[in-house]
Amino acid sequence: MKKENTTTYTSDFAQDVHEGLTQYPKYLSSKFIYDEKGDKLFQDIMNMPEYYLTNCEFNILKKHTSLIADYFNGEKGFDLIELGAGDGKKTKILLQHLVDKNYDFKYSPVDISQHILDDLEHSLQKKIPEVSVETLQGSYFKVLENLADYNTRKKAIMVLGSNIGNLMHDKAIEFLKNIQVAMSDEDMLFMGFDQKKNPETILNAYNDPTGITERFNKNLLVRINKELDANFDTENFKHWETYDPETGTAKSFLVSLKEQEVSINELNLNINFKAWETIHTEISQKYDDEVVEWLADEAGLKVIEFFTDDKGFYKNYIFKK
Ligand code: AVJ
Repeated sequence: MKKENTTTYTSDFAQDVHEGLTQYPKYLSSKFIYDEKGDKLFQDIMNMPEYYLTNCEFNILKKHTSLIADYFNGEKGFDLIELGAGDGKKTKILLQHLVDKNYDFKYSPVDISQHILDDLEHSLQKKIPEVSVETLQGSYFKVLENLADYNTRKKAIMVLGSNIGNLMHDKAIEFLKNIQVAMSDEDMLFMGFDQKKNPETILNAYNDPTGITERFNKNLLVRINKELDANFDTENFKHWETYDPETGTAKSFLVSLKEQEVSINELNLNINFKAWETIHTEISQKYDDEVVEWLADEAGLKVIEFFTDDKGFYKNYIFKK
């Protein structure tokens, strides 16, 4: 049952918080975790031993750099466009190789956060000053729209970190389709997909004993408190992770430990929680080749190659139109 939301708010955040917390069951979008504090917590997650994704992808990029670089290159060189720039630690491996081998390329990291882009540009200037960098600030969708007329030479579009896993399949197809439309026939897409594996390994990656992932998840509530003048007590919620090995879907929840009322003053809204009521906050989808091929097909793309880490936990696929 969808209740219509009649109030209109100035920000997407306010709008989505209102919508998600007045539905049943309640939900909040994981994209709002990433303010400055959320970015920092995600950095900490990438350094946790349980969060295998980062090391696996690092391993792949290191092992297969020169093959991957060959796929990127075109007749007149290429533009490397990375959606979701992050801290660029993994990308630096590739960039260093491209510089060492004298490829003719430009690197364009795309991110919604100007702060992240500035940091990245700064650290690249220091570590690999030979790279020509052009940052693009904006949502993926907006930037992709403009990329279509950016067609002077081959585009290699790159999405690392299994970021696509935050999207359920219908949204993932939409995302891939937007990329496909921005691609010309010679362009390629290079994208990371975390694979189905021992369910225990997956649960541990999203349920660390030091509570970093819990703080990351609860940053949604902290952000609502800060930006929408609310009074969530994060102690009254429990971080809960599930993984369904059949569908490959990992889900994060915040579970209310007791009956409680929370006021969100900016929204003029009081939210009631029953004891054990849930807020669904994130999905982290896990894949296999069949599902990746199906998503690609639905989006008008073809898998032409993939690379995997030594444990077979993670794969990076190359797609063309
Ligand atoms: C950045 C979306 C790939 O889902 O694995 C890490 C975010 N959430 N721990 C993921 C995340 C909890 C991450 N992605």
